[in-house]
Amino acid sequence: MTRLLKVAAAQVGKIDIDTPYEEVVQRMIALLDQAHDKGIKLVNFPELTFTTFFPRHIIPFGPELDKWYQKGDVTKFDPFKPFFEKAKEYGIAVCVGYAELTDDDEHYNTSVFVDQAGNNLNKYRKMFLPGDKEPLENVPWQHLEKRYFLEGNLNWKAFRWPGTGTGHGGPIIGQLICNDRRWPESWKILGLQGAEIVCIGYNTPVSNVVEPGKASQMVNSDSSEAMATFHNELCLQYNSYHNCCYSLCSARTGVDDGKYSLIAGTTIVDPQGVIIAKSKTNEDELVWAEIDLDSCYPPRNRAFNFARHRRPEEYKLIVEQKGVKEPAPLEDEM
Ligand code: CDV
Repeated sequence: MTRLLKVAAAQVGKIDIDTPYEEVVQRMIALLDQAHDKGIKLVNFPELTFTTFFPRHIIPFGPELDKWYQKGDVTKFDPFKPFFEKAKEYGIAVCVGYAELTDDDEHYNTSVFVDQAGNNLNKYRKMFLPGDKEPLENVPWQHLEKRYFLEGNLNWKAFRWPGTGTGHGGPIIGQLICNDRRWPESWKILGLQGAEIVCIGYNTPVSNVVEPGKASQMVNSDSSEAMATFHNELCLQYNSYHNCCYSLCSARTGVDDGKYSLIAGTTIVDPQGVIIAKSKTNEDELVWAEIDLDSCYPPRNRAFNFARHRRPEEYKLIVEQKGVKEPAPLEDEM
């Protein structure tokens, strides 16, 4: 049997600190137009799609910071409404990242999955926040996600997406945000719920701060871009493979404000871990494929049949211990 579905990962290029929402929304609509022409049913967008990656800046707490966030139903926020309305008009489901401010004034790095009829099917809040709470000294830019967001509190919830006509009770979807994709725990919890498509958005700098207070020596060099891209693909390919799922992985890319460079590498990966579609630019680009959800099942029924092969009774260390505890050193090796 086949359960075919056309899906896309939308890559979004440079967004400067002063780029208006309206401009980004028009670019996102242009990507939806392309998706509509191709008969695509789901378009995944990057982390914090509508803005520049503001956690690279030091911003005072209060109204100046909060203007980067959206309160309430994001699909009803006036500047974003034309995007969500266009997706509904086209009958396209979208998964989109944004900065969420709750009614209790809590801040989260969030993505929403909105179905083809405009229903909010699921909200996910980033679980693994990278970076720092306090600004670092002597670095070319900050990464202040731990300062500006709380850790996600909605766990990794897979859910059914109705109305696709692909049978089998509807595709099973999971969401991850950027750094979450590097952690096998995120994927396995989705894998254990049978996720067939994992939607991911990311903002991955070309160069990273490798130690507190010390910037990478490879700032903006080709080798740091190649390494960041390699690690991106490594995570997506292996984790899709051992959870026998598709992943749609959308980059926010380009060079923001003429100096903040983000990797591209938007991809669609199949349940064998093979990249089946990949971006060619570091600009707005629609990466798409026709996938067969049934191809998740041969590996699920054999090599990665979790019920047959997993040993959860042996995984105590993983759930009870957070950091590394090394075995005691051998004295004659000191
Ligand atoms: N936005 C991110 O989560 N970025 C991280 C960087 C800091 C390593 C990432 O995993 O790409």
